[in-house]
Amino acid sequence: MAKILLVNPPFYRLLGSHYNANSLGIAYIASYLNKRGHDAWLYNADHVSDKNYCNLKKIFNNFSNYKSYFQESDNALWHEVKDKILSFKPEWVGYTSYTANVSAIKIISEKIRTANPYIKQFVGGVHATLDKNLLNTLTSVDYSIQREGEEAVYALVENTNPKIIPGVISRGKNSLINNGIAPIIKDIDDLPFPERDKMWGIPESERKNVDVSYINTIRGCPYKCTYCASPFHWDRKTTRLRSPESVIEEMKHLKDNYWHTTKYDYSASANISEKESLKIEDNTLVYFVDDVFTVNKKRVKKLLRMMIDQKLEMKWKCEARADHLDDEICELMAEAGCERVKIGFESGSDRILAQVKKLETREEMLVGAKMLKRAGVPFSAYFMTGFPGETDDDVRQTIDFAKKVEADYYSLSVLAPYYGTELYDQLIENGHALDKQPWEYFFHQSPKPMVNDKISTKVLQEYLDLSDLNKKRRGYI
Ligand code: B12
Repeated sequence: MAKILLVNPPFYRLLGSHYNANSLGIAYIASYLNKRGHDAWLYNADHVSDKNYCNLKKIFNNFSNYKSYFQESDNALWHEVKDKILSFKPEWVGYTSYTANVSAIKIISEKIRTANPYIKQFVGGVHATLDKNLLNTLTSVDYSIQREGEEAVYALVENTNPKIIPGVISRGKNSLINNGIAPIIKDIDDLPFPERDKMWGIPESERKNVDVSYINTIRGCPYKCTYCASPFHWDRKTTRLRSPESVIEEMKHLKDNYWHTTKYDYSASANISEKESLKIEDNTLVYFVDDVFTVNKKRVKKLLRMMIDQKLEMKWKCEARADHLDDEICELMAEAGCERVKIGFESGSDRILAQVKKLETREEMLVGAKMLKRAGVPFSAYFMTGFPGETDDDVRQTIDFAKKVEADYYSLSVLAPYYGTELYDQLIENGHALDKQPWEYFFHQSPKPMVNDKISTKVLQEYLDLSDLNKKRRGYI
């Protein structure tokens, strides 16, 4: 039996907020290993003992503090994370990677290597999948695992030769050895539910503050929006859906073991301008983290009917596309306890929507928004700006459109072209020096547009100020 610690590196903490939910990627790896006799735990280094979260505007403003952590690898915070990892006495440490947290993984893994060179370290998740040369950056990490990590990590901790495990990248004499992407897990209903109990570094008294009510029902996304990492992180052609029966079983498992009945009024990345901080009671709301929960209309209708017929009475939120909705889905959503649909509108300019291959027009999106309104389902509108070539006129169209959709909540981002996306590759081809930017800048609350100098500061501010509309509405995304 191997002792494995799976780490979600600090991120929101560095921005003056924090993240107290269960990270599903590593939670799936842990339960897969535990079911097979290993001892795998989760350590969320972004968790702090606080129920107050920072609002989105403040997160934007904290960018300069955030940057300074990466200049001070001896900051107490990095030592705290290292010490918590060492206190577990792990044989293996695995990190979940986003582009923005690669620099944090570098600092932490180097400290672990110095403290105990016998601990083996690996990295997986989105950035590890997108960047085949990541081990050249993370020189203290031994293995990088691409795409779905369950089977590869299991083989690794069973001491199979890493040089032959599908999905694993390791070091050869002179170069990296890349065994390619592992075969997909065909039937994702077969996977054990994600780990929700073995949490390292969190006192027992605070365990109920960890939001374990995230559920993943789909692996992949069939769309190919140029700014999104999903088409490359997951293979678009192998999108897999769990059966409604399996999803209902997980919801019941949550209700029986972790559900609270207390009311809550904010979210981990909320954005209310009139409050300094926002509060939530966790585990009162299921978050379906799928890219497009509604991707298959027949399946989603069956799932919603099952929630209603079986009287689950659990509130939930999901991510969807406006063009996937119909009146029946929206009515079923309302009846099945939907508290929030998160819709990625992205832009109000048809020119920009076509450029980023959104495959939707503003008119189509408006139709979807109206259906939600008619059925009384609250929705959050996600917008982006700062696309290459986007002008003040485009942004003004976005602002007008945003007001027209009358969302219950607005989330406003400035584009970060992630490594490995179509957009990143296009920009590099056109001579942008994006590869010279530190990885930690790649997240969408970095306030300055990274690849657009056409949008005026005034119009950008008008766009960001759309969040003021949120104060009239319910306080969470
Ligand atoms: C839910 C979600 C969130 C949640 C929760 C995040 C969390 N820590 O759990 C919130 C809202 C907080 C969030 C925040 C952010 N997110 Co987010 N998020 C998602 C989303 C929608 C689902 C993630 C998920 O749970 N998937 C289900 C699980 C099962 O899949 P998985 O995590 O990919 O894990 C599998 C594999 O990747 C791999 N794996 C994952 N980790 C590890 C670790 C090891 C050791 C191994 C071996 C394998 C492995 O194995 C897992 C099982 O097969 C994804 C999009 C997507 N569909 O993946 C975006 C996504 C991951 N997020 C993204 C981004 C950019 C962010 C932010 C930077 C946004 C921002 N604020 O600017 C922050 C960063 C947060 C952080 N801690 O660093 C991007 C990442 C792109 C990139 N190149 O970095 C994604 C891909 C969205 C996109 N379409 O582009 N996010």
